[in-house]
Amino acid sequence: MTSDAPAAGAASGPHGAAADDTRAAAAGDPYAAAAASAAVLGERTGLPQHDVAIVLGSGWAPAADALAGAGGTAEGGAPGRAGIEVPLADLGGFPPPTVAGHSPVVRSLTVGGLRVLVFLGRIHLYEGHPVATVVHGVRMAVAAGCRVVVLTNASGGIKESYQVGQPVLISDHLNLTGRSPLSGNPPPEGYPGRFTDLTDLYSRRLRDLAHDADPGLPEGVYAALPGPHYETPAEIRALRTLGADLVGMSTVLEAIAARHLGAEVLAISLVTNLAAGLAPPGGTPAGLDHAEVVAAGKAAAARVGGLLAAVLPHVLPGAGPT
Ligand code: 8IG
Repeated sequence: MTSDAPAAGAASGPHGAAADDTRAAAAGDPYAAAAASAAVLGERTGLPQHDVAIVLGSGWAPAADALAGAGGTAEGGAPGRAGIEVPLADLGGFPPPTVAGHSPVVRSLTVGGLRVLVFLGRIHLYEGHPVATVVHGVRMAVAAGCRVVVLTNASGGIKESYQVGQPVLISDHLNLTGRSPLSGNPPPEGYPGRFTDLTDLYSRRLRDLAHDADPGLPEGVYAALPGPHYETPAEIRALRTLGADLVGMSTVLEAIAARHLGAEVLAISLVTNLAAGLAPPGGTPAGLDHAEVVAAGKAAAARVGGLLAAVLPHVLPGAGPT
């Protein structure tokens, strides 16, 4: 844990004193750091509270446009509000942008009167960041008022019936990262204790809503590994025996952190490759290639974007059109 924490010298970086404060706080009190980031978010977006957070994983970026479109044509609520984008690096507690200049952002928009935070990209464990950094966005979102957290990802399909491009509702997970966002100091006074019940981690209510929007959506168990390498064929056979339908490198730590804070979690995975050693019907196993994964995600983005836009107006209990 200490070996992958940012060096103390990181606090003297070029990202300003506020960011330094929240980065330092994340090491000792990640909940205070999340509240501090949520306060900055409120200032930058002009909205002190948000209702729903959506984390868009690899391949899901085009879905953001479907959501923005839904905002423009919202029925029954306040008119959609065009998005305001804030670089995560400005909020404190997030890693500085990489040299390649690719800085993840969060977008604030309204859809049918719901104030929605859309994270365009996420922080992965395999980038070498502490678990507290990986879940900082979700904790910030809950601190900003979000009661529902929608997590999306791209994954390798293990279940035979899954084809590339298939969206799958995550019904449960195998956390094989060996990590927990709740290890370390106990949560401070006023927060739930660390021994979180995960029986209902992936909300039945929200999965039912997704089925209303797309009745054919399968449900599956997502196994999370640390990555960044893909699995061996033997590992995929073992994961299938363990009950995994999907395999990926994200989502589970964020889901645990969100559930710990009482948020309802919906998670949707887009199968962008068959897991290692698996062959498409009548075909031979293909090697895994990151570019193919990205291309498959793009091809399926319209369907999953439409799915998100259809589910969104209903996710708050008692809210939205019926
Ligand atoms: I996209 O096959 C995607 N992410 N671990 N294995 C793991 N992560 C993935 C895979 C995969 N495909």
